[in-house]
Amino acid sequence: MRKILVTGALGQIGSELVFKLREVYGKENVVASGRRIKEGHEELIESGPFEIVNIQEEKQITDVVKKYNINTIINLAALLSAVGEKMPVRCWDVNMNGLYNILEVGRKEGCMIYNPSSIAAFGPSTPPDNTPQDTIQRPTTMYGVTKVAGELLCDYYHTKFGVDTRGVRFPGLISYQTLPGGGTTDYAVHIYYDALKNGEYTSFIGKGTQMDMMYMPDALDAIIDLMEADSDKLIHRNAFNVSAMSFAPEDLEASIKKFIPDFKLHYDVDPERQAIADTWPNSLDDSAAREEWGWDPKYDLDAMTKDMLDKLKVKLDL
Ligand code: AKB
Repeated sequence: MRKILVTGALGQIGSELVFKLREVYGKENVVASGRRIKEGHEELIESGPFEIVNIQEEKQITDVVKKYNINTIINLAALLSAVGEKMPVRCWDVNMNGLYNILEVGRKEGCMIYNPSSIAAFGPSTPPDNTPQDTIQRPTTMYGVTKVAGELLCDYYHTKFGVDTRGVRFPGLISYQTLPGGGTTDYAVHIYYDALKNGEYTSFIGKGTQMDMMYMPDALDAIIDLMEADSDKLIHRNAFNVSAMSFAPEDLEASIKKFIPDFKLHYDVDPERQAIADTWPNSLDDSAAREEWGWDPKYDLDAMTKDMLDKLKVKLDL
């Protein structure tokens, strides 16, 4: 029986993943955790066990793992790209030292570790189109540096200590429950809120900037499907390219216009986030994930737009 600890559970991914995991594995078998209790997450906190865990404190992780007999840790506690450039030292500290503590607990307590990487693990010298699974990785952001180092560290813990480590390289994730905090791809979430509330949006990412993106239901499947995949079939293990769609702001504008014909998109480019986006791939080759564990996303751009707008209308009471 899987007993799962989710760190960073009140963030954009965790706040949806915990509910899905509780449906699949039973609510008592999924322990949500965060550095502190955040307002607006009362339903999640009350829907099953919740613990305060700072991943920079190994003992706090160990105590919870022992208390609940945890055998799987999904580590979602991390600083994202834009905020990581503002606080590079803190970004390293949380993303790397935190991951190191998680891996050490995994090694000592015999837990599977799921740690997501990102398209940020690539950089300007990576082939930008249909980026291969195995290719040049020389990122220029601190977040990207922590993601490549994290991929390697997870590989090391697997080969050296036999820890069952797994992970995917997530693209920009789009969802309606919890806003992302401090990423470069966040414009692709904010645009839906503003489209519904104001009929227009000003993008901080420039026209023609194509990035890989994914709707949250597919991202949740990517976590659970890889976690449940047959270990013997995994060649890459820690850093699978996963792709669902790839678009630039004007493609998103065209998709939203199919549902809100008067929607208007303006641009006021943020040089810092644009500079980050310019170093990331346009689209990924995810054939290894498809072959090794059956990755098969369900949502394309228009299907996602329709669902986002439907769900947000209810959420925003519009
Ligand atoms: C970010 O923009 O920093 C994240 C990511 C692509 O990892 N969404």
